[in-house]
Amino acid sequence: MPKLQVVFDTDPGIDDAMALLLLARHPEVELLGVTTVFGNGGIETVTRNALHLKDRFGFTAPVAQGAAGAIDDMAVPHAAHLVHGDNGLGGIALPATIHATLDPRPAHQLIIDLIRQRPGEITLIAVGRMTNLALALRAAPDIAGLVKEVVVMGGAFGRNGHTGNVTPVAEANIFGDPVAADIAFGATWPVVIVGLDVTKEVTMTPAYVDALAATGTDGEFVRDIAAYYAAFYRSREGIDGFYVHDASAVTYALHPEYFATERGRIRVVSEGIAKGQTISLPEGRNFPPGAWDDRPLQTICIGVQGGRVLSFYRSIFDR
Ligand SMILES: [Ca+2]
Repeated sequence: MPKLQVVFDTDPGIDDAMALLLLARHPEVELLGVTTVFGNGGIETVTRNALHLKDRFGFTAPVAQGAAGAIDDMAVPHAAHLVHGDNGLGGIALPATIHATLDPRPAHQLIIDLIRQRPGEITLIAVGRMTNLALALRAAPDIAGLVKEVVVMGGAFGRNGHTGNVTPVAEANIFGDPVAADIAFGATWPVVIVGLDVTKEVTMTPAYVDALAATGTDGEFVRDIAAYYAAFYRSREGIDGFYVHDASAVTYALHPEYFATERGRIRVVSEGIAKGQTISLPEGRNFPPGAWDDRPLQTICIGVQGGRVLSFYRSIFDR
């Protein structure tokens, strides 16, 4: 089996770090690039975290810094300190010195360069705001025809009863830059959306995390960063544990058979009280002419075998 060739666009972020660990450790993944985007923290914070994770996990892929705010929008972005802590990694102590250095290119240029270098080969996994993807598409529309697949963590379509997490209808990654998401879902590259519809069906419990920690330093790291995250979910959602958002998107890229999907044409609401809502016109349904016409069919995850996702994540700790 050829390795899955991955570019990872991320805003680390506790669950981002957990997903990046999966990419760094899985033997069937070739991690080619890591690009950062504002979101779980400001761009300086999440980029510092990505470089720290490069040191910690020991991967060789370049890290490039991306967008500091939403596309075409100069508003100061809101960062998710409440969920991910002031330093974006649950407040754990970080070393004063970081050895990894930044790639000089902006994130969207690194994405373009890597896709053009390996036409038809790259899976772009995006688990933050879609800003870098939209900037890349604007600068180089040809990449839409050159990428193998784009797997996105974001959005919510109401399947399994799951709607928004930052408003009643909006998921955070989409709410943070709905215009960019609409551009990314409207491009003619094949997109798979791993949204709250499935990520809220996968929960890591304290017992699961304790078992990871017992395997060694990687597991201890996950336990340490996840403590803050679990406390947030306990107070906000009343659950014992936390949902597996970004690592579920990485899991889809390697094991799509764990997921049930449907096809649809996607639009994103860009303003008003429903800002950030993702709306699919399912394949085969017909309506009078409207905003979904001429949009490409994309794939939405609507079901997941959560136990298999958890076993798969666990497997990287047993090697
Ligand atoms: Ca993320």
